[in-house]
Amino acid sequence: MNVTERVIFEQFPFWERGLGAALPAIDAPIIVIIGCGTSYNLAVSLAAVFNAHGRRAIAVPGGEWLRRPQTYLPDPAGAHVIALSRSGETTETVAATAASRAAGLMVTALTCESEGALAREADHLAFTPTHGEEGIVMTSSASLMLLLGLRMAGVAVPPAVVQQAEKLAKTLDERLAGRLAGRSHFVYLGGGAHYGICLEASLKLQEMSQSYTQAFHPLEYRHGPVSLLDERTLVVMLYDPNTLQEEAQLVAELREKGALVVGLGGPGDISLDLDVADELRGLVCLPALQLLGERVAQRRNVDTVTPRHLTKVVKL
Ligand code: F1P
Repeated sequence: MNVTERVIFEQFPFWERGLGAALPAIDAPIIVIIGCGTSYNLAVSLAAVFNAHGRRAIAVPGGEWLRRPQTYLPDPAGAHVIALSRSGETTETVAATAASRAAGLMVTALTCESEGALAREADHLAFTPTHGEEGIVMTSSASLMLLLGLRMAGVAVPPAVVQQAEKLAKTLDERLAGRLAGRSHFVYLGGGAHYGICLEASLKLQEMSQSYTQAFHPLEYRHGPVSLLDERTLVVMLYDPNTLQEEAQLVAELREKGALVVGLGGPGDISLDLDVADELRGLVCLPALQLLGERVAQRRNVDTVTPRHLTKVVKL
């Protein structure tokens, strides 16, 4: 087992700690969630969850909030910024935090580094320790920041999700063994809060295995992207129970066109039940999707510990 694989499997005791981590309360008419890379993908998912809980929220890449905030929010007065960063050192996120505070906005840092520049710069801190051995690619830290973010959005995260996520990772891994042969194009489909999870699963597999990956809202996939689909495509559908029928119909079409489909919470060539509330599905599925990236990398003999062109912290 390499380091990446081990960190994915060893993340669950950290989740137990995340369930009890102290969190600052956020009371603002609008919440702006910023981050880069994985942290931005988590922001996309969390903004959807905040909105579903009646709290107006938008997700903005750290560099965008730094350079052109007015194109995302014309009047930011009273907004509360949540800045996500594993390292707490990413230049855009730290600089966007400083700029937000200079503009009179409150900032809460959601980070795995309590001593980092981000924690020093922000007004409030939501801190989750992560696996000390985690390499460049974010796995355990991403799950943990998602867990804390969900709790901040008002989602009750029951302890049972820890075992459910671990079990799902093992089950999907077993079910996919021997079925990845010939698959070189990976598509992740999910709506609402699941879309950010799909972005993250897609980025993960891309970073880990240097493969072509895409993420779309389910019905968007028909509007052009489907032209790339063939017998080399693996599709992961993260089902929303409220729109299961139309998503299942899309999956049937994609299977007919040659895709191998993993259905998480609904039908597919490989279909796995998700016995968990819709807003917890992304969290429960994330480790399984991280492991999928590692498995594809292994098939391609790509080292996920030091991936090509990537660094743990991006500084401008
Ligand atoms: C953000 C990030 C990571 C990515 C890479 C470069 O880091 O984009 O998501 O995997 O390591 O940095 P952070 O701000 O969350 O530390």
